[in-house]
Amino acid sequence: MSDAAMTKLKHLVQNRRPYHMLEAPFYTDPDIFKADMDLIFRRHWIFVGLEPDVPEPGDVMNVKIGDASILIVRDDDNNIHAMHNICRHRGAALVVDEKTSVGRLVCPYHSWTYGLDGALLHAQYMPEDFDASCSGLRKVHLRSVEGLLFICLAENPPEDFEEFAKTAGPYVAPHDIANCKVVHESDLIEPGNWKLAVENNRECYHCSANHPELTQSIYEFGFGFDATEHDPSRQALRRHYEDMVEKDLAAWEAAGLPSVENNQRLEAVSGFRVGRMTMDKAGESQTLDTKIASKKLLGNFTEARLGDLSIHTQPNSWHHLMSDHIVSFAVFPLSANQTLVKTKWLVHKDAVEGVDYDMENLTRVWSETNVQDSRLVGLSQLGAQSPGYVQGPYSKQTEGQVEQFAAWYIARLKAHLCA
Ligand code: 3BY
Ligand code: FES
Ligand code: FE
Repeated sequence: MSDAAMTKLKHLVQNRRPYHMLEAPFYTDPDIFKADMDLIFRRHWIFVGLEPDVPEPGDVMNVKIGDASILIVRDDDNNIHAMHNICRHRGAALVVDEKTSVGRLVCPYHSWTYGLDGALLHAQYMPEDFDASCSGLRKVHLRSVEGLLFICLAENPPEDFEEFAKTAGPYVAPHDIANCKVVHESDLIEPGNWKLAVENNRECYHCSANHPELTQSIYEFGFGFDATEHDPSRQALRRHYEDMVEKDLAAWEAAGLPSVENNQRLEAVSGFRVGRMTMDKAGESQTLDTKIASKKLLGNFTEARLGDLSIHTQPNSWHHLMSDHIVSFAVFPLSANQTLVKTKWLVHKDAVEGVDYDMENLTRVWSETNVQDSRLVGLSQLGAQSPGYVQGPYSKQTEGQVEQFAAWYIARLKAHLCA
């Protein structure tokens, strides 16, 4: 980044107005996009996928974070490794596909051959004194939190990730991600900055006007929405909701499922929130009829109505884990005004399509919701790009988590810019 761009960014960071949108360049400026990739995406724990993305030994997933291409590989001992997709000979990319399955990783250029743990096994025509043990693929830090995979590209990753693993792990574990399978994936390129995609995810202020399918099952209240002060007609509904929440949380906790919301660490370096939310009507799953989409329940569950275990992680993921299926979302910035949102749907590994679940029913709600959200993100981007843009206020009653995300982002930039 040029000195002028750096000075401009520092100035913008210092002048952040709490409970207001960020200034326009944060959503539009290619220099700030580069700073986001350097200071946010290369220095924090980034959610990249789930253990069932690489279910068998030899399975490879190729994840792109900005210019970095990282291979997530399961070895023959079922350990999962993350490594740079760069041959140690002349730097060729080893894998171009997004998912593949290999016995060994063989470079297409001069056939240097690596084991599934990245060790260099063969390199022909190299001198006698060539030390293969120093030419393995470069490792990247990887952590699995009960099946949710996070990588960190920094040499010294933020240590407080441990708090996330310790706190969220017990909520996630009963859903037994290791024994799920990914049955559907979607890649949606949203026409907006990655922060607009995340901001949009962090509130349900827009839900009732935009998500007719999702609001069959979810309660906007569950996601920080509180309009009862201004709309007394909603007070009865809110009281009903709160009674249900109290009963559900007591029952789920008594059944050994950690459920009570923990949103204490949204502004931590490895920020997150986690909580099991009561859902509407049958309350079982995020489907149109709010009943389970897959008859084979996850883990040892025998009860279908276990709400929605909702997890948000800074900077780039959110997840909904239900009794019968999981929907997992990851955000990958592509440019200042384009963002890839990757969504994955998982069911029990033994569930059979057409017998235990219907793909259309399983994927309908979030396929529609994603398109609706993408449109909203695009509309915000249009505003941010316009010369008429001024920073609008976040509502304290409905956009608390949007503020926490913006505050987290600015604090993380500040920590690195002023280090
Ligand atoms: O995906 C989420 O986490 C929720 C659901 C609706 C809006 N958002 C806060
Ligand atoms: Fe990979 Fe030469 S660049 S073997
Ligand atoms: Fe939405």
